[in-house]
This record gives sequence, C-alpha cells and structure tokens, in this order.
Amino acid sequence: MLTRIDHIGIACFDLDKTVEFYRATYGFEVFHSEVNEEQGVREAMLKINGTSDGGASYLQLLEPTREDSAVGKWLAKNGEGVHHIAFGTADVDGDAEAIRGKGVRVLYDEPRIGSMGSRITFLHPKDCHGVLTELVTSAAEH
Ligand code: MC0
Repeated sequence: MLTRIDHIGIACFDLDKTVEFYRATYGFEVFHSEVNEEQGVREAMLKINGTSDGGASYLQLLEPTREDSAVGKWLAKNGEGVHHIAFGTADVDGDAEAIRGKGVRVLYDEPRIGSMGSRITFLHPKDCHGVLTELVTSAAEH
C-alpha cells in the first residue's frame, strides 16, 4: 500500500547552487547527500516533514554525474525542474508486482538501491500520464 509522498525529485545543473537556493529561500537544510553511480546522480535530500523512521517526506535535488544518465538526458531536453515523484510503501516488491499486473510498465525486474539505503523501482512515465513515478521502501522499512 502506498502510504506517503516519500520525495519529489528535482533535476538541477548545479547541486550546490540549488541547495543554497532552498536553504536561503525556504530554510530547508540538507539531511543527507550521496552519489549513486548506478543511477548517475549526485543528490541531496532535504527533509520537509516527518521522522527518520521511514515516514518522512523529502525534496530530492539531483545533479547528473554523466550526460547519458536518466537525469542528464532529461536535463538536456527539458532544463531544470520536477523530474519524478516517489510514493512510499512498506512493500515495494508487492506493490510493484500489483501495479505491473494492471498493465503499467515497471522498469526494473527487482528493486534497486536508492537514496539512504532504500529499495526503489520506477514506473514508465508514458504509462502514468507523463509522470515518472518511483516506489520506495525506506531502509528502516526493509
Ligand atoms: C523521460 N520521459 C519523461 C521523463 N524521462 N517523461 C516524464 N518525466 C521524466 N522524468 C519521456 C521522454 O520525454 C520521452 O517522451 C520518453 O519518456 C522516452 O524518454 P527518453 O528521453 O528517450 O529516455 P529513455 O527512454 O532512454 O528513458 C526514460 C526512462 C528513464 C523513464 C525509461 O529515464 C529511466 O529509466 N528512469 C528511471 C531511473 C531514473 O530516472 N533515475 C534518476 C533518478 P517522448 O514523448 O519524447 O518520446 S535516481 C533516484 O531518484 C534515486 C537515487 C532515488 O530516488 O533514491
């Protein structure tokens, strides 16, 4: 069952400048940052609300580490902006299979590693009315 908005992924050209915009404009601080080489991103998670028990919501700022990554390709075509939304679930495997059964393309056969040790998968944007959609089970939940 999808129980929360886990994060909104925002693609940017310069992670440090974008982090500074969110800090100076809204007062949001970086909760966590990392490089995910498989996904080709350098990222910062800004916690908006909730606790660290898996029930939090974040903004996820994403800078590509290479041009041929998903975020790199998307930025070249669209410029900066909202790249995806992510719904939180305690059971990414079960929810992905249930959604696949409804005819939506799930991009990975098995969930992969996402931010902060989470397990993630994606739904194809063309099957979701133009929205790249991610399913996330946080590290605390798996
Ligand atoms: C591509 N399209 C999108 C889109 N990306 N539409 C909405 N939102 C997006 N973000 C559209 C394109 O405009 C195009 O439409 C069509 O999908 C095919 O796109 P493409 O440019 O030819 O690119 P593909 O097909 O090679 O790849 C698209 C695909 C890919 C969604 C399959 O980006 C992907 O695998 N994404 C999942 C992984 C990901 O995004 N990782 C980065 C975040 P037209 O109409 O022009 O044909 S990593 C992350 O977020 C992790 C760290 C975490 O949360 O923990």
